[in-house]
Amino acid sequence: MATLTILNYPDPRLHKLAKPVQDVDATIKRLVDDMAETMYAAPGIGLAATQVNQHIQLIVIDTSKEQNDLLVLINPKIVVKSGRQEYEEGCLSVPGIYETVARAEKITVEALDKHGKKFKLDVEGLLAVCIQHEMDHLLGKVFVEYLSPLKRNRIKSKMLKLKREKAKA
Ligand code: K2U
Ligand code: ZN
Repeated sequence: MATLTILNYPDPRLHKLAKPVQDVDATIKRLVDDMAETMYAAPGIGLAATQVNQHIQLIVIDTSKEQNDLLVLINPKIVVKSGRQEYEEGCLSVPGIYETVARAEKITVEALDKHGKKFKLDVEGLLAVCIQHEMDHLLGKVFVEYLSPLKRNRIKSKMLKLKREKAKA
């Protein structure tokens, strides 16, 4: 397994549209393993393939306390959504930034698992937030796009300054 490089906002590759996975083959299974390792090492509770510059519809999530209950969603689709909740979100592609975002409170999501088998989940709370956050990544959307232009531009400047400082180090 390997830890992968996570793209940082405002990298334009974060805005590419992810394509459906055609076949859950050995390559996809290796990417699932590498994404899970990358997510746990970050640490984070979710990671979309877009964030590691792989533009396919693949998400890994683990919201368990012990970080030992990996959820893999391939070609996910939200088929039902209801209610509204606000949550202070972060993103591994926007390090150090936490802002409140409103999303659906409850969702029903259909996807393929890491064996290519179709499943359906009814979720709410943090898991619902995380799935919606990661599915936005597959659409090329980063959570800062829900903020005001002023806030978003300040975050963009901060990320570009961070990138310049890393390049000097
Ligand atoms: O970058 C990512 O997409 C991983 C996200 C997943 C996430 C976003 C918003 C709300 C919950 C999960 C996070 O960076 S993982 C770090 C984290 C953990 C708990 C709460 C907020 C952020
Ligand atoms: Zn994110």
